[in-house]
Amino acid sequence: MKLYSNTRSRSNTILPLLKELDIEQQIEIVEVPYEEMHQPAYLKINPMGKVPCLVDGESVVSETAAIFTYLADKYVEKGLAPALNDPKRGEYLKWMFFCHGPLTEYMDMKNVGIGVETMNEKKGSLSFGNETILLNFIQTGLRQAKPYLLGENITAADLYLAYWMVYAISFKILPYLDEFKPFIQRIQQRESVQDVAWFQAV
Ligand SMILES: N[C@@H](CCC(=O)N[C@@H](CS)C(=O)NCC(=O)O)C(=O)O
Repeated sequence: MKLYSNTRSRSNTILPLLKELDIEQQIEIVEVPYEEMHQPAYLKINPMGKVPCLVDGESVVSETAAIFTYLADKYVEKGLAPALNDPKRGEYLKWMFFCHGPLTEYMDMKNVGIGVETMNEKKGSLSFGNETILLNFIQTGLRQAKPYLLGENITAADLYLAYWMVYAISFKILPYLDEFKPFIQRIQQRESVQDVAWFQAV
């Protein structure tokens, strides 16, 4: 498999997953410079001109959550994804899609400088509502975490959520609420995130 990536991008969210799945040796990481992302050679692989993008034989998987889900399912025996018939599967997909949709859309808006007032005015048409609604959703989920989102065992959804949370907290996009701490601190202890700068910064 090849993972088209850039060291200064959200491709990095996938690196802890590769470690947790113990598949680093099976993935060739191909660095795509930003200047080359919209050139014909890379557009043939991902017409969006964005990273990350995973190529596994004939399967071309772009979109970070799709890559997380694809890899965790491909190596389902490693226990990072509930099986298709597992009752926890729905909850798992909910968190995956929440991270990929509302959470990252909120972070992108903050990054491009869209103000809280504009978000409040448009909350009915924004995927995350507003900051209060988004924070409340995360807080409610983490209050129920035992200690992970789906119970005793970590899944790919925990890794994805924790990565974005520590990134957002590091850049003061999200506050570091006390209720976030047990979850973040537990993930911080995982071997797979030891060399991820954000995890050490919060
Ligand atoms: N929805 C995509 C977004 C990917 C994305 O925006 N990647 C950025 C880097 S963080 C990128 O490749 N930007 C290059 C460009 O658009 O020119 C995902 O989650 O994978």
